Amino acid sequence: MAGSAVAAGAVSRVALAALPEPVSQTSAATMAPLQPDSGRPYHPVVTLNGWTLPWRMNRGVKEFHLVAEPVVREMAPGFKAHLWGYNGQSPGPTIEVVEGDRVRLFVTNRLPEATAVHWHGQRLPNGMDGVTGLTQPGIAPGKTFVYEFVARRPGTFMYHPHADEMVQMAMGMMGFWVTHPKAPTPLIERVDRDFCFLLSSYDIEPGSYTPKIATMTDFNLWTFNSRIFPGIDSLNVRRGDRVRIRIGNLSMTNHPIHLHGHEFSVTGTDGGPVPRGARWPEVTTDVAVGQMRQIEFIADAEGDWALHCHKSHHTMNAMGHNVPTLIGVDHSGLAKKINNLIPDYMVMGERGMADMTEMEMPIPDNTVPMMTGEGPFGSVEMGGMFTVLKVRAGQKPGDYGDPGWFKHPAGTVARESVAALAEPSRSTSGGGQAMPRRDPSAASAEVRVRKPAGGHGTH
Ligand SMILES: [Cu+2]
Repeated sequence: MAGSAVAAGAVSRVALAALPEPVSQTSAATMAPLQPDSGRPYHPVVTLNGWTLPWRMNRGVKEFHLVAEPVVREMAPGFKAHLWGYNGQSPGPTIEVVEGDRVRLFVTNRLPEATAVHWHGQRLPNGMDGVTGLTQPGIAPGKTFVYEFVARRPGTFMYHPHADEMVQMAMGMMGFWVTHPKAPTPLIERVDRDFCFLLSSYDIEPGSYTPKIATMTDFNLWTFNSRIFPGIDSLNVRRGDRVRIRIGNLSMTNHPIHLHGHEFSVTGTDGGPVPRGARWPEVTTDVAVGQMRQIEFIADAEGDWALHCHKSHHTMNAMGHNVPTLIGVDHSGLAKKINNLIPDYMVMGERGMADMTEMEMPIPDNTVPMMTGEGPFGSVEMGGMFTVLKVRAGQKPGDYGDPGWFKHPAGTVARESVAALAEPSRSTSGGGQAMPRRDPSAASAEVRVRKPAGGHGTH
């Protein structure tokens, strides 16, 4: 896709009167940044497992053509979901413009129901805001609407339907939008690498292909740009690069996004750049529902650093959740008895859930193991919202290729200790500062923690 934007001079007057030819993408790979070959120059972003929509210049107006349509999104190798999206993918392509650009967006609806596109965070005429019923009629199936406005303020934005929202967003309709500054500004630093992705969630039963659109909280797939680990590409940077990562949340819950090995600051939101005096160092930032955060840091530490949502259920893939906690439970003998009744039955979980990654469990077609991903030291035991920031001294400027696993300097990897274990010293105190028990003769109780069954609808 990269570099395929149509230059103004290459398009005839007749062609300019017609709709811009829609560009479609079949691959879920991370595309190289789309270097602008018309309009004001800017430093393009890289969309994680995504791409930027080419445009054409029509008498000074940047014209884009979005097609809302059913798509097949490969969420991870071997796992395809039937979603709705734009121009062949979910999320749709990233739209990149420059502050002050006049933008004309054609939206063709190839869905079975009406839609509309809301340009989240933009300053625009009210009638361009894309809210069905409030600012425009819905775009009926088969129809094309045109939106036109000036991209007035630089920053991090997104687009999504404002029509039958629950269904259309649960089906994957969303996309990123970046407005680059037209001139250097004190609050928007020039960066060497600029990544973006959206957070979304789906409820797709193992063995099926289409999200359950009525699900409100109990999702089983947590995604960066409709991809799940280990299907999410790594973010590959050169040591010393100033790196910006832009994240928008169009799921139904918040995601504390955590980066290992570096401190970052939040330099902007969908409301604009954060004043310098209001920035502070973080290693985790919570991205609430409907919010966008752009984080920045100097990637000065070489290595393979995890970048993930800190909610542990969001770094897992599809599974049944009605699983009791079995850690510490001895089921020796139990499996044999059940096996007489159900030959394929497996007992799992007595040493924690990591056992599941070791088991060659038969799983339904078109599903992924609950946690997976092979690292250089074995299974990473992760899924969902997890990827890796790879920082390398040898990564060339502008090279986004995967450098492979980090080669650790000798003596810098955690290793097994072979020293003998000493007996731990134990406290002999009979109690601390707590109030004495009312009835000291009552038997003491030992509590065994067991997760409640019946789903995980409350996290
Ligand atoms: Cu999360």
